[in-house]
Amino acid sequence: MIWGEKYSEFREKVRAFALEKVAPSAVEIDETQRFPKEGLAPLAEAGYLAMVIPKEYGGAGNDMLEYTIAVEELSRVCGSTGITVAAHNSLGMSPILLFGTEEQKKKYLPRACAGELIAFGLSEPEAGSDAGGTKTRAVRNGSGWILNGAKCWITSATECFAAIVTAKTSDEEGSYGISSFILEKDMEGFTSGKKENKLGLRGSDTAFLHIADVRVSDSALLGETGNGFKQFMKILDSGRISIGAMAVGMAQGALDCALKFAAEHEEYGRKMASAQGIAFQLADMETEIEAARGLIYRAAVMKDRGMKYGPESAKAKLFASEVGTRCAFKAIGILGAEGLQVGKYPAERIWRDVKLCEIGEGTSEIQRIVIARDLLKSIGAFDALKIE
Ligand code: COS
Repeated sequence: MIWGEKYSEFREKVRAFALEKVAPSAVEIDETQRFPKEGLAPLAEAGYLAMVIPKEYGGAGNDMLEYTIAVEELSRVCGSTGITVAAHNSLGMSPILLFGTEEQKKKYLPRACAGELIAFGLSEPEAGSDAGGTKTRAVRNGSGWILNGAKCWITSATECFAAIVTAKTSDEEGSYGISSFILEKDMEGFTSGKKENKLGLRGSDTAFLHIADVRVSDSALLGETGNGFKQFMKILDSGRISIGAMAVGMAQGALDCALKFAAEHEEYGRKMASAQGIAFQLADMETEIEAARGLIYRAAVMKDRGMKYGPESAKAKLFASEVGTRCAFKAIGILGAEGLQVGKYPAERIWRDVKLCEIGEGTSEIQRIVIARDLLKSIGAFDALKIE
């Protein structure tokens, strides 16, 4: 691997784990929409629920490229597991590591690294792409706060022990005046809704978080008041790399499936893969996956090197997620009628699962806005032509 021996060995280790511990239940959790709680202990033991956290807080201390490879390989066999791991690492634990006090880090991170999930509550029914449109409010109450609102589409909402949520703490316009808080599941008034009935990633736990008169002290505040929006934007810059990694993994899973099928099945008295119409599709899938992988790894390495990487993660997620849906779609086509049978081959599940990657943590349109704004900034034309 051009990225170095260390990463090849790491990939092999994750691949072996994914095949042994994750793949066997992938079909069943999709069919039954069951969150595989029993899978958390092996994931934690292998360090995959602690990847982005330094060892001093109980983490595995992996770099971003290792984390990216792990999300990719887990998603290659099971997208639901991929998103559970990605949401916990990138969205749940990272905000505490980046913006938390020493006390908050010591309180939450070792528990989270040991396998108890942390969720991330940004989206609301009227604030998805418009992340600054948060309606959830936190009102000063003596030396503490009272929070009211609701968050939707939250990964691990019912299983988490804590969640980072955004709330308006002042009436300032738009994204200013948003702050973030760490809420614990056993706080009075903080509950999760019914698990959503989803098209894909059905083994992941997605639900509402309801916040009704939740009282917290200042110790629940993450960073300074008014900084919530910028914190979340930074978190999403990095989270988008992991969504792209999920897409690359699932695209690879679709190719694995189509390649094997085409090499084994016969039509017109010869193996399907020997027909150019099929072989060329496999070649295109492989090429697109390598290109997407390259973009995702590049963004990960830029983050590891401390470079500015926000627009690079947007480009990588945009491209990888669209490659993911294209590859899954092509794989179903290669399998023909077999590809339409639910649960028989992975292609149809991947097709349903991978669509999330074009939507979650910023739709493809949002990524295009981030990229185009960066382009305009590069020629000094951003203020005049702010794209909305
Ligand atoms: N890192 C740090 N700061 C950032 C940032 C980033 N990536 N992006 C924006 N900011 C800052 C800006 O610099 C600006 O601060 P100043 O006014 O002090 O300069 C502030 O945040 C507001 O930025 P902006 O005006 O660009 O915000 P917009 O409301 O126009 O929103 C987009 C920008 C559309 C890019 C943003 O709302 C977005 O990413 N939306 C999608 C949210 C999303 O992914 N939701 C799904 C969540 S699933 S977990």
